[in-house]
Amino acid sequence: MEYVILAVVIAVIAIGAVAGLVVNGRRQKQLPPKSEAPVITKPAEPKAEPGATATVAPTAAPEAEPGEAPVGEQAAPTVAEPTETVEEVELPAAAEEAPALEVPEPTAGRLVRLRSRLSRSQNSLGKGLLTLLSRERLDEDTWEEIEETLLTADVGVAPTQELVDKLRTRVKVLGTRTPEELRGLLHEELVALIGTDADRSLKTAKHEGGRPAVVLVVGVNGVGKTTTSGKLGRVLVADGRKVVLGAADTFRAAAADQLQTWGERVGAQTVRGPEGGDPASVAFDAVKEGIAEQADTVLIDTAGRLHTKTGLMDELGKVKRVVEKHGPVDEVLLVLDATTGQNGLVQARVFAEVVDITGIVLTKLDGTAKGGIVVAVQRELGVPVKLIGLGEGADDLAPFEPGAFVDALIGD
Ligand SMILES: Nc1nc2c(ncn2[C@@H]2O[C@H](COP(=O)(O)OP(=O)(O)OP(=O)(O)O)[C@@H](O)[C@H]2O)c(=O)[nH]1
Ligand SMILES: [Mg+2]
Repeated sequence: MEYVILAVVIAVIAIGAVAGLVVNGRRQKQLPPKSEAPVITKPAEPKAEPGATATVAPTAAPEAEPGEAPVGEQAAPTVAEPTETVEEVELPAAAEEAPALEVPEPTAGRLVRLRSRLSRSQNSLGKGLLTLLSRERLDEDTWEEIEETLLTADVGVAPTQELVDKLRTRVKVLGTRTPEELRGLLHEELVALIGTDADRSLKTAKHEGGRPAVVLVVGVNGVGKTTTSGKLGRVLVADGRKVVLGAADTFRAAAADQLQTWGERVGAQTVRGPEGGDPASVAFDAVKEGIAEQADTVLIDTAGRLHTKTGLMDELGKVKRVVEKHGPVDEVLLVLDATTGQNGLVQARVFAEVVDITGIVLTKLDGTAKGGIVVAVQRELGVPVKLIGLGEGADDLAPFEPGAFVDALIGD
């Protein structure tokens, strides 16, 4: 009898175990189909695209079919599987390729494209003047307001006086004024004030005999020298030039890294020296490399200088003299932060004493700067503004064109 009871108990346990296995087996069979479908082929697709990166593929794939994605615990396998799949699909081959070089925007018409940036902060000058000139009665108070507007916009005393005198005469001759006539008149006079005679082109073409053109970029701390060197390098590469960058800011290792990064993006080589090394010797080596590499242009970025420190300014003079052992420097670009207004003029004066400046780059005109500084700084140095910076983006540097600039100031 005991044997019978024992046999029954064993039979019951055995049946229970088998039933349990079957149920489990069914559950496990149900799981895979839910997690199989979404991602195995999806990550493989980017393989065909050379630009695809490993970080894009795995995140994109699970999101591709959100409706079918399981939730809760069951979601885990779906995430794990695509990761493996990504490794299987030979992404390393794509990773071996050199990073694609960027293709900078063409330079023609850049100022027109970027003009909305400019007009944002400059309304007080152009539009303000237009509003004042459109008043019914142009009495003494109004002329004073016009004068005030120009002075506040950093135009400077002498140019302001000149412009107001001209406007007074022309408005008198005009008699009745239509808005269109006033706009045209103001446009003409502002363009004349900025000047159309100056040569605003940059000498960046190779010399006869093959020596590269040499451009020295100078200015006080933080005005945008390195950024401008990088942006200008891109412009030249876009125009088909071979460019060598010289990192003559040896005070900070990060400065050379910053320049090198700009160069690498468009395939321009950077010559750099040890941190704390002699900036003049780096500049010299950069030009030497430019000659050896048959480059078209060598762009030399220098360290920011406190224009009050005689030692540093002397050193800048030395950089230029040493570079000129290879031949004359073609351009010395003084970079000025347009938002510093009159302070920029003080800097300009000091730099002009140390090196012969051939062109001005006004940066940060997209900010709170007032457009009048263009007029003032040209007057101060007798040197044209050649380039303007209109943002931190890689292609936010434009050749300066007086007509397009004034258009932006007073609107169409
Ligand atoms: N908004 C705006 N920012 C600019 C422009 N040009 C440069 N900057 C910014 O100004 C800051 C300083 O630029 P840098 O190029 O490092 O200036 P730098 O003259 O080389 O500075 P130092 O090497 O320290 O003397 C950076 O944050 C730039 O992105 C511009 O046209 N517009
Ligand atoms: Mg710098």
